[in-house]
Amino acid sequence: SSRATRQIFQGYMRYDDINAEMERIADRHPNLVTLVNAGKSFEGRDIKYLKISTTNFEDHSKPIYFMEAMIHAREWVTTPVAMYSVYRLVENLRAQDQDLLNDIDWIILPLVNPDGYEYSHTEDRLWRKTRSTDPTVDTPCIGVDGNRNFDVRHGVGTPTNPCAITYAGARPFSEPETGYVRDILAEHKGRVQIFMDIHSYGNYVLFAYGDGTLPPNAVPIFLVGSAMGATMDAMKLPQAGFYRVGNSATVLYSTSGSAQDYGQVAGAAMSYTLELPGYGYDFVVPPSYQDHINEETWQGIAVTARLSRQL
Ligand code: ING
Ligand code: ZN
Repeated sequence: SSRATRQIFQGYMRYDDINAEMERIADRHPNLVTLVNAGKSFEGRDIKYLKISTTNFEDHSKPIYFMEAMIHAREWVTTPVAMYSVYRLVENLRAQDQDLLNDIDWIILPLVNPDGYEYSHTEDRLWRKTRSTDPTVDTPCIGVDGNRNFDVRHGVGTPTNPCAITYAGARPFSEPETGYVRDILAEHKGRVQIFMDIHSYGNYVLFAYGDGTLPPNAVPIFLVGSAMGATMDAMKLPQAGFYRVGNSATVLYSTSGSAQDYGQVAGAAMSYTLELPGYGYDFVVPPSYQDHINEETWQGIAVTARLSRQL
């Protein structure tokens, strides 16, 4: 796996490379990994995810850890973190991590917004949104902020101008890409222990709701998030910030329509937004940092997986 390892850890893989890597992993581990095609992006790219289970995913015997990355195109460090998690579970599982595989089923969707991601490689490195056009909306501008497009207080406080970078779309789930995240949550309702929506940058572990109200289990959510933050802080590079953990409206800013909020209302026991470090480079983190981000974040994820089931 050394060649594949280099592909994951050096440089940023493109859409085709990521899909090929998911196919390779599924092919090599047919008893452990199932590759699922969720459907097509606005521009027609297949959006794929991996289901990882030592038993049968459909026997409903285990809690699910659902992580997804790259709702926002320019946040390039996020997809490698998701791919590294697959790698640590499937191809490089350590003896002390066997419980993570035995006790939990995993759903990992590394690239929610492939159209935006490719556009950020070819045209505009700082593109954030999808690449959709909506015939019902009269605008020359393209794309919707996927992390404002979910069906929780959709459109509340977001700009009505479709050209705005946080434009929420004409209606909830106007974007097929966010619809696939909704569909996965619905399919496994009652089984999702943790929903982790991975972004960059800023070093935050955030939780619902975007209007500052709290879910009933906010205390355990905060405890698990704090353990995650502390774990990642303990491994941080000197130039990285410390993680801040809290309700997203309290520690960052108010939002509506986020994946995090939808994960919580859609039945995930604990739903988070993870904002990875920017190291002063913001969205444009040099690839030389990726190995470190991957390992540090994986350790944080492992803590949340273990601790959340004890609360
Ligand atoms: N930041 C997130 C955003 O969508 C966020 C932060 C997420 C706030 C969810 C509240 C809820 O604005 C980035 N960088 O995407
Ligand atoms: Zn983001």
